[in-house]
Amino acid sequence: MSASRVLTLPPRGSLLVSTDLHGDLDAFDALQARFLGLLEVSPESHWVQLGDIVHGPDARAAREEPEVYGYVDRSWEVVQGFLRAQEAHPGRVHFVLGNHDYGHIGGMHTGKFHPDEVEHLEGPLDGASREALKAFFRRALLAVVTPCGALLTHGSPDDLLPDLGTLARMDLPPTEDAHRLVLRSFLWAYGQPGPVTERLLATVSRAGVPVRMVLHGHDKDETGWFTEGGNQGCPVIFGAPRARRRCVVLDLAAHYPSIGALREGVELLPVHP
Ligand SMILES: [Mn+2]
Repeated sequence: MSASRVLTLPPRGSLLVSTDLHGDLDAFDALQARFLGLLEVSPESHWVQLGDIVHGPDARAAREEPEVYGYVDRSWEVVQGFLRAQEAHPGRVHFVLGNHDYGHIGGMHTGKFHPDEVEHLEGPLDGASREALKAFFRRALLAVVTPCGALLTHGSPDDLLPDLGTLARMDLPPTEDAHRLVLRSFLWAYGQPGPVTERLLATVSRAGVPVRMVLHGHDKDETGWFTEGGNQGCPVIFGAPRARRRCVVLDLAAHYPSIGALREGVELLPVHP
Protein backbone atom coordinates (compact mmCIF):
# COMPACT_ATOMS: atom_id res chain seq x y z
CA MET A 1 0.00 0.00 0.00
CA SER A 2 1.53 3.28 -1.11
CA ALA A 3 0.93 6.72 0.39
CA SER A 4 -2.21 8.58 -0.63
CA ARG A 5 -2.27 9.96 -4.19
CA VAL A 6 -4.42 12.87 -3.02
CA LEU A 7 -3.17 15.65 -0.75
CA THR A 8 -5.44 18.10 1.07
CA LEU A 9 -3.60 21.28 2.05
CA PRO A 10 -4.22 23.13 5.34
CA PRO A 11 -5.88 26.60 5.31
CA ARG A 12 -2.67 28.53 6.01
CA GLY A 13 0.04 30.27 3.98
CA SER A 14 0.29 30.91 0.25
CA LEU A 15 0.22 28.35 -2.53
CA LEU A 16 2.22 28.54 -5.74
CA VAL A 17 0.71 26.48 -8.59
CA SER A 18 2.77 25.81 -11.71
CA THR A 19 2.10 23.69 -14.79
CA ASP A 20 4.02 21.86 -17.55
CA LEU A 21 7.75 22.69 -17.65
CA HIS A 22 9.05 20.13 -20.17
CA GLY A 23 12.69 20.58 -19.19
CA ASP A 24 12.57 24.40 -18.97
CA LEU A 25 15.15 25.01 -16.23
CA ASP A 26 14.83 28.82 -16.50
CA ALA A 27 11.14 28.59 -15.64
CA PHE A 28 11.92 26.19 -12.78
CA ASP A 29 14.48 28.65 -11.34
CA ALA A 30 12.01 31.55 -11.61
CA LEU A 31 9.26 29.52 -9.91
CA GLN A 32 11.62 28.43 -7.15
CA ALA A 33 12.62 32.07 -6.54
CA ARG A 34 8.94 33.01 -6.28
CA PHE A 35 8.31 30.12 -3.86
CA LEU A 36 11.25 31.20 -1.65
CA GLY A 37 9.74 34.70 -1.61
CA LEU A 38 6.39 33.27 -0.46
CA LEU A 39 8.15 31.27 2.28
CA GLU A 40 9.76 34.46 3.56
CA VAL A 41 6.34 36.04 4.00
CA SER A 42 4.71 32.86 5.31
CA PRO A 43 6.81 29.80 6.29
CA GLU A 44 3.62 27.72 5.93
CA SER A 45 3.47 28.21 2.16
CA HIS A 46 3.34 25.39 -0.40
CA TRP A 47 4.31 24.78 -4.02
CA VAL A 48 2.36 22.38 -6.23
CA GLN A 49 3.79 21.44 -9.64
CA LEU A 50 1.11 19.99 -11.92
CA GLY A 51 3.18 17.46 -13.85
CA ASP A 52 4.99 17.17 -17.19
CA ILE A 53 8.34 18.44 -15.96
CA VAL A 54 10.24 16.32 -18.51
CA HIS A 55 10.56 15.97 -22.32
CA GLY A 56 11.56 19.27 -23.90
CA PRO A 57 11.86 20.50 -27.49
CA ASP A 58 14.43 19.16 -29.91
CA ALA A 59 16.77 21.52 -31.80
CA ARG A 60 14.46 21.66 -34.81
CA ALA A 61 11.39 22.77 -32.79
CA ALA A 62 13.57 25.34 -30.99
CA ARG A 63 14.69 26.71 -34.36
CA GLU A 64 11.28 26.69 -36.05
CA GLU A 65 9.25 28.11 -33.14
CA PRO A 66 11.75 30.00 -30.98
CA GLU A 67 9.04 32.09 -29.26
CA VAL A 68 7.66 29.06 -27.44
CA TYR A 69 10.25 26.28 -27.89
CA GLY A 70 13.52 28.26 -27.97
CA TYR A 71 15.23 26.70 -24.96
CA VAL A 72 17.52 23.75 -24.26
CA ASP A 73 15.81 20.65 -22.81
CA ARG A 74 17.14 20.22 -19.25
CA SER A 75 14.64 17.60 -18.10
CA TRP A 76 16.92 15.72 -15.72
CA GLU A 77 18.14 18.97 -14.09
CA VAL A 78 14.52 20.01 -13.53
CA VAL A 79 13.80 16.66 -11.83
CA GLN A 80 16.93 17.15 -9.69
CA GLY A 81 15.71 20.66 -8.89
CA PHE A 82 12.43 19.30 -7.52
CA LEU A 83 14.25 16.57 -5.57
CA ARG A 84 16.48 19.21 -3.93
CA ALA A 85 13.55 21.56 -3.28
CA GLN A 86 11.63 18.73 -1.58
CA GLU A 87 14.67 17.96 0.57
CA ALA A 88 15.19 21.61 1.49
CA HIS A 89 11.49 22.20 2.30
CA PRO A 90 10.04 18.92 3.64
CA GLY A 91 6.28 18.62 3.13
CA ARG A 92 6.01 21.92 1.19
CA VAL A 93 6.89 21.01 -2.42
CA HIS A 94 4.35 18.68 -4.05
CA PHE A 95 4.35 16.97 -7.39
CA VAL A 96 1.26 15.86 -9.33
CA LEU A 97 1.95 13.32 -12.08
CA GLY A 98 1.61 14.27 -15.77
CA ASN A 99 1.22 11.94 -18.74
CA HIS A 100 4.84 12.54 -19.89
CA ASP A 101 6.19 11.72 -16.41
CA TYR A 102 4.00 8.61 -16.23
CA GLY A 103 5.84 7.13 -19.23
CA HIS A 104 8.83 6.56 -16.92
CA ILE A 105 6.88 4.36 -14.49
CA GLY A 106 4.71 2.20 -16.69
CA GLY A 107 2.61 4.67 -18.68
CA MET A 108 2.50 5.12 -22.44
CA HIS A 109 5.74 6.50 -23.89
CA THR A 110 5.20 9.90 -25.50
CA GLY A 111 6.71 10.87 -28.85
CA LYS A 112 6.22 14.61 -29.22
CA PHE A 113 9.81 15.76 -29.88
CA HIS A 114 11.58 12.37 -30.14
CA PRO A 115 10.29 8.98 -31.31
CA ASP A 116 10.47 7.71 -27.70
CA GLU A 117 10.90 10.52 -25.19
CA VAL A 118 11.26 8.14 -22.24
CA GLU A 119 14.27 6.43 -23.87
CA HIS A 120 15.65 9.78 -24.98
CA LEU A 121 15.76 11.02 -21.37
CA GLU A 122 16.74 7.79 -19.61
CA GLY A 123 19.30 6.58 -22.16
CA PRO A 124 22.17 8.91 -21.17
CA LEU A 125 21.48 8.66 -17.38
CA ASP A 126 23.54 6.35 -15.14
CA GLY A 127 21.68 3.67 -13.19
CA ALA A 128 21.42 5.63 -9.93
CA SER A 129 20.05 8.73 -11.66
CA ARG A 130 17.53 6.67 -13.63
CA GLU A 131 16.36 5.07 -10.39
CA ALA A 132 16.10 8.45 -8.65
CA LEU A 133 13.99 9.76 -11.55
CA LYS A 134 11.62 6.79 -11.42
CA ALA A 135 11.39 6.91 -7.61
CA PHE A 136 10.42 10.59 -7.79
CA PHE A 137 7.60 9.83 -10.26
CA ARG A 138 6.45 6.73 -8.30
CA ARG A 139 5.82 8.96 -5.28
CA ALA A 140 3.71 11.42 -7.31
CA LEU A 141 0.27 12.65 -6.35
CA LEU A 142 -2.71 12.57 -8.74
CA ALA A 143 -4.56 15.57 -7.28
CA VAL A 144 -4.34 18.26 -4.62
CA VAL A 145 -7.40 19.62 -2.80
CA THR A 146 -7.15 23.16 -1.45
CA PRO A 147 -9.31 24.59 1.35
CA CYS A 148 -9.66 27.83 -0.66
CA GLY A 149 -11.74 26.07 -3.35
CA ALA A 150 -9.43 24.74 -6.06
CA LEU A 151 -8.88 21.15 -7.19
CA LEU A 152 -5.40 20.84 -8.76
CA THR A 153 -4.77 18.24 -11.46
CA HIS A 154 -2.63 17.68 -14.58
CA GLY A 155 -5.41 17.23 -17.13
CA SER A 156 -8.96 18.48 -16.70
CA PRO A 157 -10.72 15.25 -15.62
CA ASP A 158 -14.20 14.14 -16.61
CA ASP A 159 -16.80 12.92 -14.09
CA LEU A 160 -15.89 9.20 -14.03
CA LEU A 161 -14.33 9.39 -10.57
CA PRO A 162 -16.72 7.54 -8.20
CA ASP A 163 -15.23 9.03 -5.01
CA LEU A 164 -12.02 10.75 -3.91
CA GLY A 165 -10.84 7.60 -2.10
CA THR A 166 -10.56 5.77 -5.43
CA LEU A 167 -8.04 8.35 -6.60
CA ALA A 168 -6.24 8.43 -3.24
CA ARG A 169 -5.68 4.64 -3.35
CA MET A 170 -4.85 4.39 -7.08
CA ASP A 171 -2.06 1.95 -7.99
CA LEU A 172 0.35 3.03 -10.73
CA PRO A 173 -0.19 1.46 -13.15
CA PRO A 174 -3.79 0.72 -12.08
CA THR A 175 -4.83 -2.89 -11.62
CA GLU A 176 -8.55 -2.41 -12.39
CA ASP A 177 -10.06 -1.35 -15.72
CA ALA A 178 -12.33 1.22 -14.08
CA HIS A 179 -9.30 2.81 -12.42
CA ARG A 180 -7.47 2.92 -15.75
CA LEU A 181 -10.26 5.08 -17.20
CA VAL A 182 -10.17 7.42 -14.20
CA LEU A 183 -6.39 7.76 -14.45
CA ARG A 184 -6.58 8.37 -18.20
CA SER A 185 -8.92 11.25 -17.59
CA PHE A 186 -6.74 12.81 -14.86
CA LEU A 187 -3.58 12.57 -16.98
CA TRP A 188 -4.76 13.11 -20.55
CA ALA A 189 -8.14 14.91 -20.69
CA TYR A 190 -8.41 18.47 -21.95
CA GLY A 191 -11.08 21.00 -20.99
CA GLN A 192 -14.53 19.64 -20.09
CA PRO A 193 -18.02 21.07 -20.56
CA GLY A 194 -18.94 23.01 -17.41
CA PRO A 195 -21.57 20.52 -16.14
CA VAL A 196 -19.09 17.59 -16.35
CA THR A 197 -16.56 19.45 -14.19
CA GLU A 198 -19.39 20.50 -11.87
CA ARG A 199 -20.14 16.80 -11.21
CA LEU A 200 -16.44 16.05 -10.62
CA LEU A 201 -16.20 18.97 -8.16
CA ALA A 202 -19.31 17.70 -6.34
CA THR A 203 -17.76 14.20 -6.06
CA VAL A 204 -14.50 15.61 -4.67
CA SER A 205 -16.36 18.00 -2.32
CA ARG A 206 -18.25 15.04 -0.76
CA ALA A 207 -14.96 13.98 0.89
CA GLY A 208 -15.22 17.04 3.13
CA VAL A 209 -13.43 20.01 1.56
CA PRO A 210 -15.64 21.92 -0.91
CA VAL A 211 -13.99 22.77 -4.24
CA ARG A 212 -15.43 25.06 -6.91
CA MET A 213 -12.84 25.10 -9.69
CA VAL A 214 -10.24 22.94 -11.39
CA LEU A 215 -6.79 24.40 -12.00
CA HIS A 216 -4.90 22.21 -14.43
CA GLY A 217 -2.01 21.98 -16.89
CA HIS A 218 -1.47 19.65 -19.89
CA ASP A 219 -2.57 22.24 -22.46
CA LYS A 220 -0.91 25.11 -24.33
CA ASP A 221 -2.10 28.61 -25.04
CA GLU A 222 -0.41 31.58 -26.66
CA THR A 223 -1.90 33.98 -24.12
CA GLY A 224 -0.62 31.99 -21.12
CA TRP A 225 -4.00 31.60 -19.41
CA PHE A 226 -7.43 30.35 -20.42
CA THR A 227 -10.62 29.19 -18.76
CA GLU A 228 -13.21 26.62 -19.83
CA GLY A 229 -16.75 25.75 -18.81
CA GLY A 230 -16.84 28.55 -16.24
CA ASN A 231 -15.07 26.29 -13.71
CA GLN A 232 -11.68 25.31 -15.15
CA GLY A 233 -8.51 27.34 -15.60
CA CYS A 234 -5.11 26.60 -17.15
CA PRO A 235 -2.09 28.79 -16.40
CA VAL A 236 0.38 28.02 -19.18
CA ILE A 237 4.19 27.95 -19.08
CA PHE A 238 5.21 25.47 -21.79
CA GLY A 239 3.69 26.56 -25.10
CA ALA A 240 3.30 30.25 -24.23
CA PRO A 241 5.77 32.98 -25.24
CA ARG A 242 8.11 33.87 -22.37
CA ALA A 243 6.39 37.14 -21.41
CA ARG A 244 2.96 35.44 -21.29
CA ARG A 245 3.97 32.43 -19.15
CA ARG A 246 1.82 32.40 -16.05
CA CYS A 247 1.62 30.75 -12.64
CA VAL A 248 -1.04 31.07 -9.95
CA VAL A 249 -0.57 32.12 -6.32
CA LEU A 250 -3.49 31.46 -3.99
CA ASP A 251 -4.07 32.46 -0.39
CA LEU A 252 -4.85 29.12 1.28
CA ALA A 253 -6.83 30.91 4.00
CA ALA A 254 -9.04 32.72 1.46
CA HIS A 255 -12.26 31.62 -0.25
CA TYR A 256 -12.39 31.80 -4.06
CA PRO A 257 -16.02 31.39 -5.13
CA SER A 258 -15.27 30.77 -8.83
CA ILE A 259 -12.56 30.70 -11.49
CA GLY A 260 -13.56 34.30 -12.29
CA ALA A 261 -12.37 35.36 -8.84
CA LEU A 262 -8.74 34.89 -9.90
CA ARG A 263 -7.34 38.32 -10.71
CA GLU A 264 -4.60 39.26 -13.17
CA GLY A 265 -1.60 40.55 -11.22
CA VAL A 266 -2.88 39.21 -7.88
CA GLU A 267 -3.45 35.45 -8.22
CA LEU A 268 -2.47 35.20 -11.88
CA LEU A 269 1.21 36.15 -12.13
CA PRO A 270 4.00 36.11 -14.72
CA VAL A 271 6.59 33.33 -14.34
CA HIS A 272 9.29 35.78 -15.46
CA PRO A 273 8.41 39.15 -13.88
MN1 LIG B 1 0.44 16.57 -20.38
